Amino acid sequence: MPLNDLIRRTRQGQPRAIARLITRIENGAAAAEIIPRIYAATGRAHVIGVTGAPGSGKSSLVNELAKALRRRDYKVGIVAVDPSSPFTGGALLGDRVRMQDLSGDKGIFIRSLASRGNLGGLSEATAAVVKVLDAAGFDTILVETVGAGQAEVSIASAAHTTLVIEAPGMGDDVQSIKAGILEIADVLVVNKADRPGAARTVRSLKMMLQLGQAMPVNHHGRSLQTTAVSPNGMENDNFWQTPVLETVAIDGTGIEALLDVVLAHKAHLQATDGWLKQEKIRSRREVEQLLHARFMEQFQTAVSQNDREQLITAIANRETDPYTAVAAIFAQINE
Ligand SMILES: Nc1nc2c(ncn2[C@@H]2O[C@H](COP(=O)(O)OP(=O)(O)OP(=O)(O)O)[C@@H](O)[C@H]2O)c(=O)[nH]1
Ligand SMILES: [Mg+2]
Repeated sequence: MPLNDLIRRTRQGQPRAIARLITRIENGAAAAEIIPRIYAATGRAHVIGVTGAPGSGKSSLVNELAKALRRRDYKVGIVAVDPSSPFTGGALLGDRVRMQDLSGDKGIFIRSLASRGNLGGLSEATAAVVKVLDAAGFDTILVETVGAGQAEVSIASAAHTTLVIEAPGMGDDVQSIKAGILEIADVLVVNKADRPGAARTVRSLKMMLQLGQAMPVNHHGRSLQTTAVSPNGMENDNFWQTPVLETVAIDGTGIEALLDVVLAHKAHLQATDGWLKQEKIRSRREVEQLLHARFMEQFQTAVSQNDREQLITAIANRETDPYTAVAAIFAQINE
C-alpha cells in the first residue's frame, strides 16, 4: 500500500494500517519518510515509561493500568521494548498472552519491539512508534522496558511520566538499586505487595529518595526546580514529590490509586512548565541522535572501512592522535 494511504488510515486509527506502518519503521530507515508527515499531528499523547528490574511485574502492571485507563475512556497504546531479545517474540510472547484480555478492543493497541542487536536503533524505533500511536489518536501511551542499562533508561526517560517498578526484596539494599534509576522516577511502585517485605522496601525507597533530595540535582531538570521546600517552609509549587506506592498487579490492588497519581503527575506537568520542558529535552535528544547518525553515515561513506581501521590503529600506536585524526576526517568530508 502506498505510504500516503497507510498514513491516512493510521490517522483514522485503523489497527491494520498502524501495524503495517510500524513494521515499516522496524524494518529500517522508513522513519525519515514517515515522521515528517505525521509530526504535526503528534504531541497530544501522555507518554508513560514503565521500567524496573526483570520480573518485577512491569507487564502485569501495564496490563492493569491499561484496563483502568480504558474504564476511564482513555485510548491506550502499549509499546513493550525488549533490548535483550534479538527477536520479536521469545520473552515477549508471554506478555502477549498476558495482554490477551485487552485484545479485540479498538481503544487499545499493543506492539512489541526487540533490539536486533542495535540499542541506538531501538530507542530511535521506539520514539518513532510512540509518534505513530500518538498520531493515530492514542492519548495515553505506555512504554515498558527492562531497566538494566543506560539505553533502557534513556528510552524510559523520553516519557513524560516515568514509573520505576520494584519488588519486595529488590529494593532493600542500597547497592541493588541501579544508579540513575531513582533519579528518573516520577513515581516509584513496589509491586508484589502481597509478598513479605513490601513495607520494608517502601521504607528503604523513601529513605533513599530523602537522601537524594538533600542534593539540589534532579532528574533531567524536569520537575524539581531548586529545593523541595522553599525558605518559608512552604512546599514549592513546581516541586513534584516522588511518591512510593504499593500494588499487587495480579489482583489489581492499588491500581486505581496508582493511576490517580500518574494522572496527577500529568496535570502537574501541564500546570507547570514541566510538559514543555520534557518535550524540549526529548526534541534536543532526537536532534542530537539524528545528527550523530547522519554524521557517522557520512564518515563511513567518505572514509573506507580499511582507512578507518588504519586510522584507529595509528591512533592506538601513537603515530597520530584523535584530534589530528578528526580534523583530517572533517577536512576530507568537507572537500
Ligand atoms: N505475587 C505476585 N506476583 C506477581 C505480581 N505481579 C506480577 N507477578 C508475577 O510475576 C511474574 C513476572 O511478571 P511480569 O509482569 O512478567 O514481570 P515483568 O517485569 O514484565 O518481567 P520482564 O518483562 O520479563 O522483565 C509473573 O509470573 C507474574 O504473574 C504481584 O503483584 N504479586
Ligand atoms: Mg515484561
